[in-house]
Amino acid sequence: LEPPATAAVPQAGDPGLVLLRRIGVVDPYSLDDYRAAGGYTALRRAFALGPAGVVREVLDAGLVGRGGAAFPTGRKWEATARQPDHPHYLVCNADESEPGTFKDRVLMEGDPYALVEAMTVAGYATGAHRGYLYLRGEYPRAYERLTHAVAQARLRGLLGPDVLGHGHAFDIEIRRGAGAYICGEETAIFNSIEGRRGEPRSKPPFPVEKGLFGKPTAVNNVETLVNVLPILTHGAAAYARTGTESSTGTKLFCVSGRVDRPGVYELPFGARLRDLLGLAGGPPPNLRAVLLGGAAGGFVRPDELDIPLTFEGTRAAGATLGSGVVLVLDDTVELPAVLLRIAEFFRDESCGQCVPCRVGTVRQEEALHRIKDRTGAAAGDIALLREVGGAMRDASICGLGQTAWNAVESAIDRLGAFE
Ligand code: L3W
Ligand code: SF4
Repeated sequence: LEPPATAAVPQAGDPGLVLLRRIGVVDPYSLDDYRAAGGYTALRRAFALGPAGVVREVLDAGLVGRGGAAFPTGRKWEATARQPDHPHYLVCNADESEPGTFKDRVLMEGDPYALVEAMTVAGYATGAHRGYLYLRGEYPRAYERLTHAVAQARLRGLLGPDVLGHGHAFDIEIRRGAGAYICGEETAIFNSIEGRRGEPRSKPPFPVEKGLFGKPTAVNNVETLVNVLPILTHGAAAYARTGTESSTGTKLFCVSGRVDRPGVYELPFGARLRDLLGLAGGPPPNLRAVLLGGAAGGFVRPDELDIPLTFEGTRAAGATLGSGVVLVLDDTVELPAVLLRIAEFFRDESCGQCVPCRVGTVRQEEALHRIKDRTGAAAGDIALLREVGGAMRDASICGLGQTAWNAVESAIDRLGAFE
């Protein structure tokens, strides 16, 4: 087993924590512990509200997806629920593979019943009787704990043909990935579950219309789903009081790199990047940049640490919150080497299905190799990177190719990486 990712919360049991509040407090193997700590209150409230009422609460709460794209969850659920075609499916995207992302792992290892309950709520709201939990293959501890939690929930009537005696049938099947980053793309997950090559499909049609097995499917990230529990337990209005108008609630941030206390931190949206880094031991005095949003994200400079951590605030600063990556680099780090590593990653993980990405990621890596070996960009290298990057962004089928040049572009334009 791998060592556990640290849940570096200010203090286990801190009243400010919402998503992490049970981590390190409950025994992840104990359903009784989970229930004693408030578990299954949200599902009971969901049954009282009815499916449309649950969707309404999630819409009113302003919850948006935490996998990186920030699409409104309530709209996705509403669109799935109203499809006339049946059956409907729910897929939990737990293929957490974005470099520098380890928040879902902490949730799944430390509070597995929360995800089981949240998926049950989502299945009820979207009219799905079957949920697939697509789990990153390299998470053996999460697999063991979730498998145990699903089995216990079944034994206790919390999953199965008649959940909590409410006449709603719902069950969960866990599927494990096999190491391909691209299988975290929502339509590649469908192919993988169906036994096909893990390659993305063209969108539209969106999964809400034609998803798993060609049927209406809601796909949600782990953290997104777990947010539904406080929304139902405390109500949408109470939930939306935390955060900002456009980014409601709290967010999990994965802080890594040159900080004293790397780990997962939960903060309300709108907190300053400087405050987050302060919790992690502070930015180093020789800070060079912070990569926000992961390999598909962008760089923030040392003079920009006061940006608010919101979807809109980070976009305005030329970065993105993405899935919550906060990678801290000091000036001993060779930026060209970091960019080359990112480029290698995308070249390696491209599924090769479409030309702009298959060829573009290779050309990008080659150019960055030349720059690194020469310790400087030659005339034409930057222009080539821009041309290739633009083609990948405009013409790739899926998010991998569309964002494979983001970090490199950001480093050139915002950090003067090769000057
Ligand atoms: C119904 C419409 N549904 C969009 C749905 C769509 C999907 C969601 C977002 O992810 C992100 C990127 C990186 N009717 C709809 C609709 N939808 N229009 O909304 O869709 P989209 O296409 O904007 O994004 P996406 O391709 O699903 C791209 C991030 O993913 N990323 C890596 C993430 C890694 C992790 C991890 O390791 N945990 O999350 C790489 O690109 O930030 O923003 O559900 O169906 N009209
Ligand atoms: Fe595959 Fe890249 Fe095309 Fe996505 S953009 S479908 S990863 S080749």
